[in-house]
Amino acid sequence: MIKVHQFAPAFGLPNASPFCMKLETYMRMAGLPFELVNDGNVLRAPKGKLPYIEDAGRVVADTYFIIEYLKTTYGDALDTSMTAAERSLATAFQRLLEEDLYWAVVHTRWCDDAGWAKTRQAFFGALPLPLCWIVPPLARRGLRAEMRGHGMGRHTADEIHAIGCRDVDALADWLGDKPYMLGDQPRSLDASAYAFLANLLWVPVESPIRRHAQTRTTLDAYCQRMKAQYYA
Ligand SMILES: N[C@@H](CCC(=O)N[C@@H](CS)C(=O)NCC(=O)O)C(=O)O
Repeated sequence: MIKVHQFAPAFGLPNASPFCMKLETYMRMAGLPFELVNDGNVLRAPKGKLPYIEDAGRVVADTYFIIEYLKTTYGDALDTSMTAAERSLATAFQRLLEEDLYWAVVHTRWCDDAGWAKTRQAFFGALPLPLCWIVPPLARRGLRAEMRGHGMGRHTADEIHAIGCRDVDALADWLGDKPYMLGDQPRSLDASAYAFLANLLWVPVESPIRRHAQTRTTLDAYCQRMKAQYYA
């Protein structure tokens, strides 16, 4: 059985880490058996981030490399029939979701004070004293440093919201009324799109990005469709 190490679910989602939710969604889409280990232990993660998997004595980290490993080891029913153009688009949208929109949403959760109050409660609310005083500010400081290192954290809040809203428009305009990101067939890109969009739309952290995404109603319909199909 493939063991998936991830954070514990929060905010009523399969996972409040879009990367963890992406991997679980992919495994469900691919019909692979798995066991979730909600240890949230980044110290044991090979790259210091979650998720990672253990399978047949191998440890693989990072959702990109995990999914490549799973495709090579167990076959690739989702993406094999894609054209080169579809692969290019999938790569571009994946980068938009995971390397850009992700950091804009992280800003709303970890840097904005109202968002942080909700994030702190959801992620650290169960910690005993004195850990519940010590760990959250340290984690927040770490996230702010990562955001600066990435570059997103050097922008003003208004600039970050504008970047996030542009990403949302790109996704909504491209999706149009298609059932899945690349047409009639679900592809592994949909695991990313669903996980990152649900983590924006369905997590109760208010922001101009979330409000804008709510006006693009096909995105919510898309997430509802993915949820009904893979998490029924
Ligand atoms: N590129 C990685 C990103 C994973 C990632 O950023 N995970 C975050 C949670 S969403 C994490 O573990 N953060 C913990 C930390 O930075 O300390 C992937 O695709 O798996």
